[in-house]
Amino acid sequence: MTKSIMRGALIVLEGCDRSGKTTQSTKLVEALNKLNIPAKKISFPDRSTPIGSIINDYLSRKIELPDRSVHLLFSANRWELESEIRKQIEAGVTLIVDRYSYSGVVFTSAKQCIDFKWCCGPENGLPKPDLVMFLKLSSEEMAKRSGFGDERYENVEFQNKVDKNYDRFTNENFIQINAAQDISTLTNNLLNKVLTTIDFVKNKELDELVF
Ligand code: FDM
Repeated sequence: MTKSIMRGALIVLEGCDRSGKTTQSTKLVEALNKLNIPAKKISFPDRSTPIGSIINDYLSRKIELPDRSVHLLFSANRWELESEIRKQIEAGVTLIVDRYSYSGVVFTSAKQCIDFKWCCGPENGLPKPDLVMFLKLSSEEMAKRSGFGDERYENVEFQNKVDKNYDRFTNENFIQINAAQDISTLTNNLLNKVLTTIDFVKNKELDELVF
């Protein structure tokens, strides 16, 4: 029997700080809603949840935590929202997600002595994105934009390590996009890919993430 509601797509934007993810995810939701396509934005970390509030204290340097334990908190923050994500997608809503498991893995493994594979473990089984768009900036572009704030990780050296780690994702759902385009050209490029994906997955099951 065919379902009456087509499912929404799970779309993730990834990239280093200041690559434009947050601006683009907001613009994508607006553009989709204008086309009468139900869409919502979510962001990780979600600082509004109980675990998110500990993460916020960690990022703003109010508290210190061991690297592995904070990694598990970032992952737990995604698991907190797992059933809500599935519910929305099944109800036909496309979710545009500002950072997901890929951020979890590339940030923690940019720290000393933490194995990439170990970082992937807790992410397995989360809803698998239908498309991940990695907004890539060259190191020159990153340097031009680098008005970093005071949060943890906001420095050029660490961001360069993070950027290199993103290159380890090579599956077909993970595509690299040049982030150094003007804002509206970039939105249009991303929107085309999102629309194609929404159409492609509408009758397919939402998979589980396996790294
Ligand atoms: N970050 C984000 C992680 O270290 N692990 C994660 O799983 C996620 C989702 O948190 F520096 C880092 C990336 C960034 C910081 O992200 C806060 P925003 O996008 O600046 O709020």
